[in-house]
Amino acid sequence: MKMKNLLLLFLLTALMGSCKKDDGTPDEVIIVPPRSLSEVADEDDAEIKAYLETHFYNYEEFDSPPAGFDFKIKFDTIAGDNADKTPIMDMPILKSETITVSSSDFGRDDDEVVDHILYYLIVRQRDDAEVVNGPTIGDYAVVRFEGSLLNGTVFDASTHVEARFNLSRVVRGFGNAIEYLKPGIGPFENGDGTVRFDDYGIGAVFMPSGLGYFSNTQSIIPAYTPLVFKVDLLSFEPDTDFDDDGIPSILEDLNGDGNLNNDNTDQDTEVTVFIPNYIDVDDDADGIPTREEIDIDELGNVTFRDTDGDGIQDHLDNDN
Ligand SMILES: [Ca+2]
Ligand SMILES: [Ca+2]
Ligand SMILES: [Ca+2]
Ligand SMILES: [Ca+2]
Repeated sequence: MKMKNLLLLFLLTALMGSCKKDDGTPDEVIIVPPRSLSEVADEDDAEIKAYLETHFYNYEEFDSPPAGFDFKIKFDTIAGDNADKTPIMDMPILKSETITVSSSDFGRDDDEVVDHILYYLIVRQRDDAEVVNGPTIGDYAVVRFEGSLLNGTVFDASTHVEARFNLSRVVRGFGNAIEYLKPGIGPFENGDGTVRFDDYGIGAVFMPSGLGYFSNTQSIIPAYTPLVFKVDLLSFEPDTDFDDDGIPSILEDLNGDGNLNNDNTDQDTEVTVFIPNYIDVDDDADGIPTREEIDIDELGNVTFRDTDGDGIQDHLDNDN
């Protein structure tokens, strides 16, 4: 839950960034000089690559699990007794995705659009993974996680209780990486009131700060810092509808860029807040709830209307 709070704080900071003045700023807030998204992306990628080339994970334990193995990913430096280990960078299961980020996402007005590389490792996945879909960034997911800096400092973790996250309200690299994981099988009763999931997806993600908090200092996370998350995906809720307006949230990504936080049809009516469509119950601010401007059949399938035939769907059209 803490991570969610951090993200909400980040959004607020981003919104206020353009009017940036610091009357009453508490002493502990560190003001870091602004840096460009492109410069930081290159620097972060170099840091992540250096980490991946000098570290390994406990792949031998995952390949042949010893008795009592807890199926937790552990990273260590390639040195000493571990000098012969295979670096993460050379593991065939290391994958990457290029994600485009706009500086306006961080409240900046320099119009930069920069490719960022997200690196991820899937170390365990269900055997029948091909027939099981993973979540989208429009879903709720139940996860266990641990977030750290590249130096190993842990800044947040789920401990005994799993976290249920709206995958668009957490740092972007986290939501995007979880899309590659498959959920577990379950829940199964343990007989003591608790439940468990078997064969859940286990992975780790390495993200540049542009897919994290970028210039925003968060608790012990300095500005412009790459992040590492280890994640277990226990389950997720397919076709989650965060705002309960009848439209699965993933379908409220109007520009189809895999980011739900930059689609806001009635932005010009939202003076002090920014409520993207996936969390807005009246997307066009015409006073008629979105749910009443669409048709939903018994199976939950949504059909959109265009009453005035202007090519704009009613729930996005404030003069239909
Ligand atoms: Ca979008
Ligand atoms: Ca809105
Ligand atoms: Ca909506
Ligand atoms: Ca309308």
